[in-house]
Amino acid sequence: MRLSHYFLPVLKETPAEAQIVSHRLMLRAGLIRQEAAGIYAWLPLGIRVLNKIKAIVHEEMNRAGAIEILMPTLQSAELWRESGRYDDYGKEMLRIKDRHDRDLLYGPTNEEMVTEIFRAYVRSYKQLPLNLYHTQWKFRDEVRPRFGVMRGREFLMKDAYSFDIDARAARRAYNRMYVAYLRTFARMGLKSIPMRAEAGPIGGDLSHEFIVLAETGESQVYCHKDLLDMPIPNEDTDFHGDLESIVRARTELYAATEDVHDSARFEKEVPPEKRLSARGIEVGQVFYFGTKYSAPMKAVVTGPDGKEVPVEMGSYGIGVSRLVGAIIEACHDDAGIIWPVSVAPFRVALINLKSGDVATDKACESLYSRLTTAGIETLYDDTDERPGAKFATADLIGIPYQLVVGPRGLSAGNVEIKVRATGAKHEMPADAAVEYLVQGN
Ligand code: 5CA
Repeated sequence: MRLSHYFLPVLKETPAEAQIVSHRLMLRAGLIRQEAAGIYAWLPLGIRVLNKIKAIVHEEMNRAGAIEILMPTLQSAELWRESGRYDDYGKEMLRIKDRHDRDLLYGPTNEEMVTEIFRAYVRSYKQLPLNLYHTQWKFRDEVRPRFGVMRGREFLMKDAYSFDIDARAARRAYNRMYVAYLRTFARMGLKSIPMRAEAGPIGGDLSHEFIVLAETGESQVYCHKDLLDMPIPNEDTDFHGDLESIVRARTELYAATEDVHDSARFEKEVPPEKRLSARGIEVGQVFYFGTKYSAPMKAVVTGPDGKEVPVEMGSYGIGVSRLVGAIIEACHDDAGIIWPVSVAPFRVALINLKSGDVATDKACESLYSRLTTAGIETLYDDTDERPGAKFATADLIGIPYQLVVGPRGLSAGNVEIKVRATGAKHEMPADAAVEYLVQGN
């Protein structure tokens, strides 16, 4: 992408309304624009990151055996009356009437709708286990939308729903999502810690929030420090096998969010030097709620004994849009964002230090063409800004590698690569630079 043809509305000033660094940087780097309280438009750089995050989430969902669908944002109130949640949900639910005066709502979550889909098609335990997921916009009329995409009113969520014949199988389904979540967040450069949590309006008595530690986090959390250094299950983890040992290694150490925290237990179970009490960002939450929806909504299957039973369910959410903010909270410095390569909007920022200079233009064009042909997403700054301004923009938007090309270097046969995360600079000939960037150092 040539910057001269792109839409990158970066801001010079620090927006006054933004209280936390990720919100400030998302506005300054031109990722989002607020359209109403808690409602954002995603600008070109922002949507690229959002799509990268979503792709990682989907890969890990698929690996764990979940199947993608897409449910609508608008839902019929009738469905929610069946579960009893239409009245229970309160003011957070955005209620809408259509021209026939029928009650609709903008979905805050999808347990009812997915249960309706399930009961329309599935009759037998032989069709189980089943896990259906989608990534769709949600609306929750939060009392205090704040911190940009961290607590929005409209936000993008991946939500998965598992269906099983009995509690044991449902527990295995829960474990699959738990392990998939550990992998998902790690792939985005985040250290996530699963912590026991309150189930709230989703329901059930088993729930974990996946927490990324950050001073600006909205949750107060308490855990055993060893949870910070647990190994991430690898790519060839057998999701058909028994994942209980991976889950148990974590759940046997104390970890709780404020709502379910028990300070007496914390002090008894965790030696003083291992106690961590900190703020954190909830990037995902998993729930097991058994038959809370399937019983009232009559989503039943026939078991091996020929008897009908309500299906056992769980649901599993990831805050896809919140993750953009969470990653920035974890990965930035004074100059701007430092994207982990896996979610970066572009991998390389190619910086032409003297646009208009024949030799420099030629070298840049050649590099741009070679990188893009090799499938390296490159943002080519071909504008006639001053070098200082180009560097500042590249630092601000956080592209992992800056490839800097100027007349002085070229006359010595070199270009320069700057690694955004470390600030390390390497001079080398253009060929070597292409190789370095393609191989992904
Ligand atoms: N149905 C269940 C799981 S599928 C559910 O709705 N879970 S949730 O309420 O915990 O939401 C899932 C995730 O969405 C949260 O962990 C959080 O990361 C994200 N999320 C929730 N509310 C907001 C919000 N107002 N703004 C941004 N992200 C949010």
